[in-house]
Amino acid sequence: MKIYKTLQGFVIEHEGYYYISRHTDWDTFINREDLFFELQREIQLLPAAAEYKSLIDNGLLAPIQSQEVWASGVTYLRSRNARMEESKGAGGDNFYDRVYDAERPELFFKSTPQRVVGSGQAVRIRKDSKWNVPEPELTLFINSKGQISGYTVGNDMSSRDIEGENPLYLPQAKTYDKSAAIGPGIAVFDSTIDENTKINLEILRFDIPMFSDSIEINRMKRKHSDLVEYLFREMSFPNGCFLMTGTGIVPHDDFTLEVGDVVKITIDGIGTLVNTVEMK
Ligand code: DO4
Ligand code: MG
Repeated sequence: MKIYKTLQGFVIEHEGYYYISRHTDWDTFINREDLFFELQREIQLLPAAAEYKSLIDNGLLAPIQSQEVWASGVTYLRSRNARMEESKGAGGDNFYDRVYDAERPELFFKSTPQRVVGSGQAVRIRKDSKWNVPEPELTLFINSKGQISGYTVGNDMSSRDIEGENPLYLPQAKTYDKSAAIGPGIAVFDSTIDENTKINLEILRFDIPMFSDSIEINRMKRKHSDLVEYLFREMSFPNGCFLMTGTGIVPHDDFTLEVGDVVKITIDGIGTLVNTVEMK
């Protein structure tokens, strides 16, 4: 089942049918411990109508209200190698190597809700950066009890030159207005996500594919539950939180995003997140 936050209410999608939820507060809705069963209850009671899909097509919002967005890094070999390469000159290369093998994962604060965009909205690249890439990431929704109760698609926009100059610049490379995209909705399953799930990234410039690649989430070095355990060790999240799980796809080193590029990230069973790049 999938839930979408729209301008006119919360829409539930199940097997091609659409329903409008009775819930009115996104924070309390998605943070329910029994979210999957609540959705099952709702669709048994509510009328389904194909027209409700238009609420998603015309008024989709990012599936977030008060939640923080966190991110994990260097969880795939490809990310470790790309980071070691980009920070070689600054002497930062072995940090990435070490964190890839360490027991403690890299976790960093990515975004407040106000800097997050949804599918169909623009992401930004920084004006003081010359080397920018999207990072397509499976993103967990974790409720306040620390349970992974939903999955969405995430784009952890990153300025590679800023991060490569000095690892201490990571917050500037990662966190700025519209640097985080999540959506289109939240997929809620009655079990954990299939480990063969594929993430696909496609970047279009004037409708021409500039880059595409895909990876299965089973290539990730760490377990989702371990990332969550570290994140919740010393922090509480009263409304739950989102956690991007790291990228396994990094475009070749001579690629940088340009204004107008369209970034499409698809994760099997969850959906497609589409964002155009701007630099306003
Ligand atoms: O260490 C820097 C960030 C890593 C990251 O965002 C990723 O691996 O996805
Ligand atoms: Mg990332």
